[in-house]
Amino acid sequence: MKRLAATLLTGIVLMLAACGGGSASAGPPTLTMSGSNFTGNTSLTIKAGQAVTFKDESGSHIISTGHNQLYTAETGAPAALDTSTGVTFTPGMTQSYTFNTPGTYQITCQVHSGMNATITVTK
Ligand SMILES: [Cu+2]
Repeated sequence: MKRLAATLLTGIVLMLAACGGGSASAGPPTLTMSGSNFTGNTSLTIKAGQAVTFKDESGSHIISTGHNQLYTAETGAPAALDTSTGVTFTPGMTQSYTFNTPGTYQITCQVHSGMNATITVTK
């Protein structure tokens, strides 16, 4: 009986360990787009040279640097995002952008009101 309890306990500990990391450590940093907003963590911190994955789960979005649907130039941001035309995302699309320059970058969707995110790049 003691042995069974120990086996069960070991199993539970292993399960907890497997789940322990949560979404924070599961794969690369990701900005997830839903119908009309970002879902999950909208304030990511990465290291210079790391990539952020932009994942469109539903809805069409035009993503660029800026805030509240308005493009603003952000020196040091990935060139593809630092453009007034932005990047058009369609459902199912996934794209990664590497941030090489430390700084804080505002990301916005030009289509959806209040669809904003922040990416902080540390050294
Ligand atoms: Cu959008």
